[in-house]
Parts: sequence; C-alpha cells; structure tokens
Amino acid sequence: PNARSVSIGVLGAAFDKGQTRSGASLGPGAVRQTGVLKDLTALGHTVRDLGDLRLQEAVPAEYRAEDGRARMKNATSVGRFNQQLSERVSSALGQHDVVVTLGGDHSIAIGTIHGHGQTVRHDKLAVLWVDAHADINTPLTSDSGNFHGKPLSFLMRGMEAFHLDLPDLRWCKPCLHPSKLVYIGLRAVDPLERVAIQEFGIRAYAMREIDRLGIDKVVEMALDQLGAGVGADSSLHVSFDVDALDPSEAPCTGTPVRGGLSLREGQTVMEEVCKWGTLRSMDVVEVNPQLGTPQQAQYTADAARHLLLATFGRYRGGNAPEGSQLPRPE
Ligand code: B3U
Ligand code: MN
Ligand code: MN
Repeated sequence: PNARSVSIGVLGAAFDKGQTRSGASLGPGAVRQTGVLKDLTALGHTVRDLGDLRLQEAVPAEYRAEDGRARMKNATSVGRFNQQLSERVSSALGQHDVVVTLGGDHSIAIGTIHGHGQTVRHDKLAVLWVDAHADINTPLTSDSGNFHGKPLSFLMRGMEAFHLDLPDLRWCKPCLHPSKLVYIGLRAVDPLERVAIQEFGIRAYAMREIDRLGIDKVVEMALDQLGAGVGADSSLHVSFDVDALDPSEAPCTGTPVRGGLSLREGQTVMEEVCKWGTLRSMDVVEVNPQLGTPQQAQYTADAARHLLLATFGRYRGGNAPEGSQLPRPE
C-alpha cells in the first residue's frame, strides 16, 4: 500500500547542550548523509530541506537557580534555542503537511512540541514518545541536571506547580495534556519519574508490556488512546529517541540501554503511525556520530533513515509505483 503523498519539511536541530557529550549536534548532518531526503522524494513526497537551526548568539553566563537542590545544566542555552525552534516549527507547519526535526539531543522536543502546540486547538495535541527513558524529570528531581531528561515536564499541563521559575524558559507554556501522552519502549525510568507517570496517569508501554502484548497490539492501543485515529481528532507528534532501539541497532547515542526495540519493532511503530494518517510532526533525536566507529555512526544514522521511510509509507513488502505495469517486449 502506498501512503498519500505529502509535503514534508525537514529541519535540523543542531543542538547538544541538553546533555554533556558533544556530537549530537552532528546528528542532522549524519542522517541527511544517508540519502533519506532523496528516498522520501522517491516515495512520491515533496521534500524540502529547511536547513539547520543552531544557537548563534554567544550565551552569557548560564542561569543558575538560587535553590541548591535544583539541577539544570545550560538552562540559558536550552531555553533560547528552543524558543527559536518552537517558532521555526510552527511557521514550517503552516507550509508543510508534516515537519520532521532531526536532533540534536532530546531537549529539542521542548521546542518542536511547543511549536506544534501553537498551531492547534487546545487539547488536540497528542504525543507518542518512543524512548528508553521517560524524560519527565524536573530540575528538582533530576540527578544529572541534563535537560534531555526533562523536556516533558516543561510541556505537561499540571506540572507547572513542580517547576521553578526559569527566566529562559518562561516563554514555554505547557500545552500537552497528560492523557495525550503515551510512551513506548521504556526501560530506564528514574524513581521520581515513575511517581510522575503515576500521579498524572500517563500511559506507558515499557519493554515489559511489549514483550507481553507484542508491538502490534501496543501501537494499536497507544494510537487508540491518543485519539489519533478515526475522526482524525488529534494532531499527532511522534518524538523518537534512537536510544529506544536496542544498542545493537543504534549504537551511537549518548545513553544506550540494552534490551531495547529491534529496528523491526521501530519500523512497525512508524508504519502504523503512517496508516493512522494524523501525523503532523516528528523528531528523530540523539543520533551522535561522534560516538563509536564511523561504521557504527553510519549504521545508527541508517536506522533513523529506516524509521523515517516507514513513517512515510515505505512498505517492507515493496511499493509498486502508481499505475505501473510490467513491461512487455515490443
Ligand atoms: N533519567 C536520566 C537519564 C536519561 C534521560 N534521558 C536520557 N538519559 N537520555 C536523566 O538524566 O534525567
Ligand atoms: Mn529521550
Ligand atoms: Mn532516551
């Protein structure tokens, strides 16, 4: 089956200050180098490369909270970058059916999801978060202080009460309702993140549930719960952290956790998302070509390519060109 042809805007979010290893800002380049834009075009889509966003201005002293318990590295850079990213994504959504953002570390989801949130009516925004981690720490619960472990807490309605007032993130008004978030792939969740998941009643399909139910059932339930299906009532964002995949499939990522999704399971998730047809934006994040060998880096970027092709209608059984026939001899 061929997916309907859509216009896709591809934006690079060359940002790695949401954690402490360098190299994630080279993710967009590595993924583009796989030839994925050309492959998406060959599937019949109109693809436009919107270039890379990077933090231009020199960031002065990073903001530091007064509260000694709060941990937040590079809050100023994270806040400023994402404010710009949010604007880029919302304006790109006015021009394209789907906006794909290539990360970058996962802190960039603050900007992409907020940007998407500005373009839809209240409560329409739905997020499928595919990740080994829950990324819902607050500065008060985070051990690492890294913002890539926190993006969802800044986006979630109702979590305002658990946040400090951070000047560089004041622009970010929470736009995601807890019932409109579903996780797939979890296997490294901090104790207080688990508390947040329970308090807010967030649906989470950890690897355990995938083992029990199978990936097909899990995606079906997840999309159903997001209301992403019939009636097309939701505007869907998928945030795909490549560390959701098993490190054997995506070795070059900052925080690999073994026991993850096979590439095939990842492809199944995205093929189903494609079928539901309500996807408006997507991130593929945490590809770090500076980790591992050049071969491993290419292998990881190629996994991202496969996920994107599955998202946009590549069928593993083959796609017949529209109206094509087998050639006969003259
Ligand atoms: N939960 C930990 C670890 C982590 C989160 N996201 C990644 N790692 N990639 C934290 O730092 O908040
Ligand atoms: Mn993540
Ligand atoms: Mn992760």
